[in-house]
Amino acid sequence: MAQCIRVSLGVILLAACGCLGGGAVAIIDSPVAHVGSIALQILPETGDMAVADALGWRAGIPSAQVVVHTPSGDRVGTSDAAGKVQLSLESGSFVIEVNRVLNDAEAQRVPTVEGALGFALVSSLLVDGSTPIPVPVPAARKKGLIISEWAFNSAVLPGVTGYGFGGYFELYNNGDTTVYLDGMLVGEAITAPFKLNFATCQDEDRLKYDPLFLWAEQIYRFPGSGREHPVIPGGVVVLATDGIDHRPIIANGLDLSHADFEFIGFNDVDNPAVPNMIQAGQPYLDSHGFEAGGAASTVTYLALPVDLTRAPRQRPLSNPPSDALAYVGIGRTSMLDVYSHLRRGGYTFPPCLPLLLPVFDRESASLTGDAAANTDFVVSHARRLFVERNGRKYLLWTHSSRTDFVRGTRTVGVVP
Ligand SMILES: [Ca+2]
Ligand SMILES: [Ca+2]
Repeated sequence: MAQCIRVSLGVILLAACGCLGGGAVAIIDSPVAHVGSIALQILPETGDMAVADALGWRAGIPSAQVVVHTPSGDRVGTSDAAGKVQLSLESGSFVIEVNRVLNDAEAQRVPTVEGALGFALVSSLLVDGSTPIPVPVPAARKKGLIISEWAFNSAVLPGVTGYGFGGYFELYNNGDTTVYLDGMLVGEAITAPFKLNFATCQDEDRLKYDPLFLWAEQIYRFPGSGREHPVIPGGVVVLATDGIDHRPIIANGLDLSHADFEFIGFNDVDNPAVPNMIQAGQPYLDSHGFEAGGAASTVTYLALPVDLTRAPRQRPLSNPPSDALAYVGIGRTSMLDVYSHLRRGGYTFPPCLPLLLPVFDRESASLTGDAAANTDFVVSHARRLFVERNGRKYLLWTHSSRTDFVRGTRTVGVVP
C-alpha cells in the first residue's frame, strides 16, 4: 500500500510515492486543481474474491458508506448497486474511509470458513482528475485470536527519566471457537523507521522486507503444554510489562495486578499471582520484560507456536559490535496478527519506510499525538468495533493497522 505524498514546488508538482526501496518520482508540468464530480468505484480487494463472488459483488460493493476527508470538509456518499459513488473533489491526497457491514442475510450467503463480516478501509486517496478512481476494499474477517489494544507509551516521572513499565497489550478472540495460548509467541520485530549515521536504510532491508519471515529479537512464549490456557470466543487476554498496581508509582498509572500474564526482565518485580511469559529471544534486552514501541514505532506480533531451535537467525549489518545480537525469523505462515505503528513526525533522521511489507500488515497505523510523551501515556491504540451479532462483539480485522485501529483512552481488559 504505497502512500503517495504530493509536494508543490513552484510550477512543478513532485509526486513521490513512498514505495518499497524509495519509489518512483514523477515530474508533472503544472499543478492541476480539478474541482468537480469524481466517481469512486468501490471494489473488493483481489484477495477477497471468494467473499465477493458469494455475494455477487465482484464488480463493485453496493451500499458502502464512503467518507473522504478534505481540508474544505468531509465528502460523504453511499455506493450504488454497481459500487459507484459520485463525490465533489479537488485534486490532492486525502484520507478515505469505507465501511460496509454485511446484514444477516448477506452473511449467510458467504461460506463460514471465510469468516467475513463486511468490507472496510482507511487509506490514502489520490485524486488527479481521472475518473472513476478504483478503490479496492478488503474484507473484514473474524480471523480468530487478534491484537485488540496496544498501550506502550511511556510516562515521565517528575525529575526522573521515562517510566516505560506501565504498558500492556491485549488479545481478543474474535472468532467463534476456543483457542489455546499455550506455546504461542508474542514480541516485537525489527522496525528501523529511520536512517542512522552508521547505517543506510538498505542495511536493514533484508531483515525488514523479507516476504517469508518476520525478524525479531524480542520473543516471548506463553506457558503451557497444550490446553492449559484457553480463550473462549469473545475472551480477552491482558499482557502487562509489569503485572502490578502502578497507581502508587505514577500519575495515571493503572492497576495491572489482575493482568493475565506479565513479562520478566533482568532487573524486575515478579507478581507471583500473575503467570509469567517465557523469555525466548535475546535475554538481556529489557530490564522489566517486553516493552514495545521504542521511538514510538512498533511491529508487534502474535504467532503460532514455532520450534525456535530450528528457526533461521541472522545479524543486522548495521550493528557490527553486537556479535551476540541475532534476529530470529518467524515464518509468515505462523503469524496470527501484526500491529504496526509509525510515529508521525519528530524524527531527527531521514525516514526508512515502510516499516514492513504489506503481506504482514497492509498499512501501518500512525496514531501518535502531537503532545509530549507523558500525555500519550493515557492513550492506547484500540481495534475498532465493527459489528455486534447474537450478543457478540466482533472487532475490525482487515489486515491493516491503519484501517483497524484508532487512538483513544485505555480500556484494559475490555473491548469497545
Ligand atoms: Ca516485568
Ligand atoms: Ca509473575
